Amino acid sequence: MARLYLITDETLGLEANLKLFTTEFLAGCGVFQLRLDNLSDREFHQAALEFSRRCHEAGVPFIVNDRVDIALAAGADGVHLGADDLPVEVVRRLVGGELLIGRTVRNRQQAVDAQRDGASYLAAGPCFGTQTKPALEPIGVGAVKEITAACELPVCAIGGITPDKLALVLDAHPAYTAVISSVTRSDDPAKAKQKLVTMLSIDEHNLQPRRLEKRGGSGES
Ligand code: 3NM
Repeated sequence: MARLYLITDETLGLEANLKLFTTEFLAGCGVFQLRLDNLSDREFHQAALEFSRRCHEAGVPFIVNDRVDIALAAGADGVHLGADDLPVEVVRRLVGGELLIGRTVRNRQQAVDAQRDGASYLAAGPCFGTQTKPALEPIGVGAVKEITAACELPVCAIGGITPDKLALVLDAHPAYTAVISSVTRSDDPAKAKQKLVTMLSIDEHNLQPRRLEKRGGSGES
């Protein structure tokens, strides 16, 4: 069982992200993260307040990337620390138990360390090559599996995830699957999001495709 973790697309800019990620769009997602560069602190804070409001209306946990101060000021549920952001233990000391702390990890050791240092969840990736961070070498689904097996924390698989690759990713048993481009750069983002939500929900209920030979006619009832 995994839920969808949606992240803003920095290549679109603030206005397009505000237009796309409405309260209605966010409803039904597992988590939403605000991740935008090239904004002034004032703009970032305003955007965080607005997305915080929408997420709370939609009943979706709201996470701010990197900026602990803005996460706190906007009433976010958590902050996400990239692999090169502040150490988890430093942020945990700053925020106490008030915020969820997510940490990007690339291997089992980093995952174990982040768990020990007070992370609330882990993002493991990139699973596959991704246009969003093209310089990153994929760690592969095998590494995500090692991370989920080694840690009790919820793990979010990230990086290059598309509907076609979802089944491979789910084999690693993540709690969440994060996507940017397969939703934001789709011709129909609402449809793309819904497809992922539906696929994850089918997985949750463990629905297996019906086997044709079992559909009557052979004496089975
Ligand atoms: N962090 P897409 S991969 C923001 O592994 C981010 O550190 C990653 O975007 C990491 O769904 C990634 O477009 C981008 O591949 C995910």
